[in-house]
Amino acid sequence: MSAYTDRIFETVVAKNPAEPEFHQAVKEVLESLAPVLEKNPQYEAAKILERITEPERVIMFRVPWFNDKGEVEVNRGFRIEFNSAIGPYKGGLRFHPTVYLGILKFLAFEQVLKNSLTTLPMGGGKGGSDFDPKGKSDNEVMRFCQSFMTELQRHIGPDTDVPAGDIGVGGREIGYMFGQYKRIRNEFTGILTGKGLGWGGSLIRPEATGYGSVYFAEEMLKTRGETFEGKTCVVSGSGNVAQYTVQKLTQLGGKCVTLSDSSGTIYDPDGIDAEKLAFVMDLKNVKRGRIKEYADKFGCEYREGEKPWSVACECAFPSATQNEIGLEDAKTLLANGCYVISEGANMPCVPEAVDLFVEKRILYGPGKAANAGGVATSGLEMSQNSMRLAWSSEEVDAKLNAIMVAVHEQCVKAAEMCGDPGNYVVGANVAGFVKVADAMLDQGLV
Ligand code: NDP
Ligand code: 2IT
Repeated sequence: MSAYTDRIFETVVAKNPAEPEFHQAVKEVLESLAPVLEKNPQYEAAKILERITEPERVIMFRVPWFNDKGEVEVNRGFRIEFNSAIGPYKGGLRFHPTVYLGILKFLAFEQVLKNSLTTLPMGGGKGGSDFDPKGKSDNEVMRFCQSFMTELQRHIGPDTDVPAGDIGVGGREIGYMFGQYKRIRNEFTGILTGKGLGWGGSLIRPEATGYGSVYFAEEMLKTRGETFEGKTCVVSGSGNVAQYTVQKLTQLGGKCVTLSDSSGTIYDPDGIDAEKLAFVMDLKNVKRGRIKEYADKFGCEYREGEKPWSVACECAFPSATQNEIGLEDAKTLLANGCYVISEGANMPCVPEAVDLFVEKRILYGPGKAANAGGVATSGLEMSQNSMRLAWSSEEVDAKLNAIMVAVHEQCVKAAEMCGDPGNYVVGANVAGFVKVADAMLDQGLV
């Protein structure tokens, strides 16, 4: 940290009290920027850090809806429009009881730099609600989504702000929200990504975050002349990102031995093959059950209340939520021989764990680089919507792969430029920041 970044961090903490996740995300970026700020005094002169840590707009609203008993329920809705220097605001919606302003500000701030790394013209935003979809009927989810979109619709648009999914928001929720937008506005337009294939969605968007995280790890492995062949991989979560991470790793010769949810972890030493993964997809995406049922079905171990990090592996793919790898988990992973970590989730490692991985010089891909394939493919969905045509899955997958190669390349080059080769944290933060900061300078005081 420098005098400038210290001052900025103190201000961010003072101006955004009780938002520890936002402070954490900002601090990690500030810690990377010292060499760039020193070489480019124009950033400090134009108060770029003061501006880039302040969202352009924060929208907060009431979401009332009827549950199946006919009672009124009230949730809180949000959209953080953080930075539009390089394109319309873009980023997911999270529906989870832990959602509050601080979570969405951390996610939106990460999204600004992540979207910059994708090479596509997208600004950063994030939104969501403290609504908990667990245990709700389809009709309840629909009524909630309709009420949420009744307010959100006035703030978004295909050239303004284009939300997508995140935790608790998948194809079902995107469908209900898209339907309500169309009904209110009488416009069939690309205001959301992650849409169904029959109504404007892109092939490979469901797969993209998980595939992208594996492609990023593949690039990191290539720097050491290695592949996934024969490597044991642990994956956390069992939602969208985790499922397609397992699928791609298995295709590339890796063996995935864990999945988890907020109740516990399954450990399957034989590996989660295509047939077992199909069971997980039906369990999680259709039946909306618990991962324990995998252990019941296939007769493997279930570790109630545990995370997967004590299972020995070469590669780990945290794909559930923020701060799911603590310092002790990090030490255990390293002690058991893990040397590749690709973050499918956003900010899944506590700062002390990140510091340890960087210090030990393992192949550690931070989320804003490693999971950028999801939003990148959302960008490709927007392009297809604008052109009113659809690319084949091979075309989209090839573009996704090329983007992940480019994200990796930018990280490697920026880390070298900062005199810290192999440090993907510095690389991602610096490469993501410079593009946005220069665009802000070009556009004057906005
Ligand atoms: P899903 O809702 O599909 O799945 C989330 C998974 O993580 C579930 O297994 C869930 O378990 C688990 N989980 C969620 N919150 C917690 C928690 N507090 N503690 C323990 N487990 C938890 O979400 P996604 O797969 O889409 O998202 C996973 C991660 O990837 C998130 O960090 C998200 O921000 C990130 N991400 C997602 C992208 C996307 O395109 N979807 C793109 C880039 C990043 P349970 O069902 O028990 O809650
Ligand atoms: O965190 C993320 O990058 C996402 N949830 C995906 C955002 C998007 O607009 O596709």
